[in-house]
Amino acid sequence: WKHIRTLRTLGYRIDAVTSKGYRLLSGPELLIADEIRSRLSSRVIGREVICHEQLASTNLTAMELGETGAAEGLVVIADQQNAGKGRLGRRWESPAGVNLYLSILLRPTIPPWEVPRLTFLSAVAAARALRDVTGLKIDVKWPNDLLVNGRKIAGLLNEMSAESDAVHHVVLGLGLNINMTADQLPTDLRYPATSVWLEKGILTSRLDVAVVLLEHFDRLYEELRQSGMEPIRRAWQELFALMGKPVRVETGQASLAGVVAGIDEEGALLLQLPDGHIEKVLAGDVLPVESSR
Ligand code: BT5
Repeated sequence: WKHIRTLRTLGYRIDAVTSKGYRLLSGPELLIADEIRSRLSSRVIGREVICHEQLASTNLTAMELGETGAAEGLVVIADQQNAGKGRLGRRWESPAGVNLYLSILLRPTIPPWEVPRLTFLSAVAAARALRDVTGLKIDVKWPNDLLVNGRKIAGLLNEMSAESDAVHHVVLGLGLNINMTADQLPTDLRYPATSVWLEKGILTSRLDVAVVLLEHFDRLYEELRQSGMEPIRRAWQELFALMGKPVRVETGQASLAGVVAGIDEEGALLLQLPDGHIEKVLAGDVLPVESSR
């Protein structure tokens, strides 16, 4: 069973049947840069794709490559991360062979304070890719999560290198839970989590999801350059299941109760308070509450 356990940590799916033995269901799907490149028809995103068996963090590697002059559109993928990053120093659980850990390098001509809005672009691209490949209905949760049936299936992390008024480069990190099993989920979850496997019971090709995601991302990035943020903000808001719903927002300093009125052009959450006033929330965690009506 020790060997079986090792194989499982490498992404092999092995069934155990009591008093009969083990059955190999599938081996891990290899993430091969040339295969992804050959399937892409995108213009900018994925011009260069790098796949590693293991990295500390794809965001870290993409940031370093950005520092040394890598071109916009570079994509860094890892089969496994041993220091996958969430926000605020949190950890992103990144076992081998099952999920997608992907970072995209951008060099947008926007001021640094507009960079957080690019999360909406990642969210819409990832939601559309998961929908197209798996048929799952994806919701977004402000500011950086993708949910299925109220459980987190993907997390997004923006990082940038900038001066006070100029962006050098931005890295958009996306972690999508694809074939992760229940026993691979972290135990210290802040929010319930899931994967495509746990929702559908079907193994899904990470390569398919990666290719479709990069294609969507490329189209949205082009749209951003042509028409600005508004179409992406609207697309994101259409996926926001908590629109019009009562919520509680924890901002660190305060806990606010109100009804979600949307997000504004800056990406702030608009919350209608009981007195009718619209409060603009720049950062925080949104938690649903049961309607008393
Ligand atoms: C996030 O942070 O959701 C951003 C995650 C970004 C991960 C990608 S993977 C590729 C790229 N390279 C990196 O190093 N990072 C990016 P946050 O909202 O802070 O959520 C983190 C919290 O989610 C943790 O504290 C756990 O409670 C939970 N968590 C950890 N791993 C998870 C997983 N695989 N699935 C669902 N929840 C998880």
